[in-house]
Amino acid sequence: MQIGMTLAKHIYDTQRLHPEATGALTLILNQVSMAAKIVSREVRKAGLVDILGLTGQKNVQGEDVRKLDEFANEIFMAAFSQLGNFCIMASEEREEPVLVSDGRKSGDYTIAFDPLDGSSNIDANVSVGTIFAVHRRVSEGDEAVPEDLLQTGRALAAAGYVLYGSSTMLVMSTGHGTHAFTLDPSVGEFLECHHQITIPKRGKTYSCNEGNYPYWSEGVRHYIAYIKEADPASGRPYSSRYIGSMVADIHRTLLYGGIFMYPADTKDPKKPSGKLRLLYECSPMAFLIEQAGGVASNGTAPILDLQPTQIHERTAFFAGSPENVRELERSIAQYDM
Ligand code: P6P
Repeated sequence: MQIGMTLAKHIYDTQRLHPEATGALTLILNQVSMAAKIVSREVRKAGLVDILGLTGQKNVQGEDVRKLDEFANEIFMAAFSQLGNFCIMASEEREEPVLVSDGRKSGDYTIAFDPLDGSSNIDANVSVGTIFAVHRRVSEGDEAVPEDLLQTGRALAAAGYVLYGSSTMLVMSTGHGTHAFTLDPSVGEFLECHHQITIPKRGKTYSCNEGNYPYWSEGVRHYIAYIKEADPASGRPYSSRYIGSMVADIHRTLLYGGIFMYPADTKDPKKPSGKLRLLYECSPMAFLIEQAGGVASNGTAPILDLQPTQIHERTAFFAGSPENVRELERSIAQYDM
């Protein structure tokens, strides 16, 4: 009789690939799993208790903070603070990084996370998610410094997301492929459902907020027009799928292929590089996508090569099947350069 691969066993097996491993990363990923189960429980019953709606506050992004946003943020920050393996944390819900040191030598890892991405959709019962990115500390001093967070996606030790959808799924990678686990709430375990996800080389779905079309560059607009032309021999026009919740849109793209796009736009002068954040949205998602054989780009360079300079900085983001993203990059090279 087969019980199935649990997340904990998968993490332990991956640790055994590294004889030098201390087990700290294993502890971290299991702590993410535990916090995700608590948030999942609250998201599932959000409509039944007074945890929907707004708190009346605004976050660093100027966005309305929802009660579940704040709840999720408190849970993940508490879970990461008590672990002792982190030296510094960055949350989408906090303007400044948070040092983690309880007097002992602070931990050897950093974490940047979006505790509840897509939360504007919660009251409509649309899927939302948590995104996390784990780096090894690089500074030597007694206390961590922001540069410990401001590392490229290439240097990630682990990354992943939790999707609170029709089921709760945790998708992660430590650099040995991208794997997905579904929470069985009856036993409280994440069980492997997709081993070594491989994104199709080409897909026939595109995912973007076309309401921003007038504000996109000529290269992006040309690509959108191209994939909407009727040419059955090449599978065009593609199907449009956009949930407006990054974790859900990326999850579908990972499994079915195609391209997800959040281009830079001229709509808001305060956001010249688009809406999505590099450190705790685009970098971790790019890591997962590349580990699954896909491509993630800002239109001209790999997302994983981008050097962050601020924890909340934003970037244009195009990710998905290699052939689709390369076509988009060629359109940008031809019309925007
Ligand atoms: P728009 C949610 O607010 C989010 O940060 C991502 O989850 C999502 O991909 C994007 O914004 C949606 O933005 O402008 O299309 O509503």
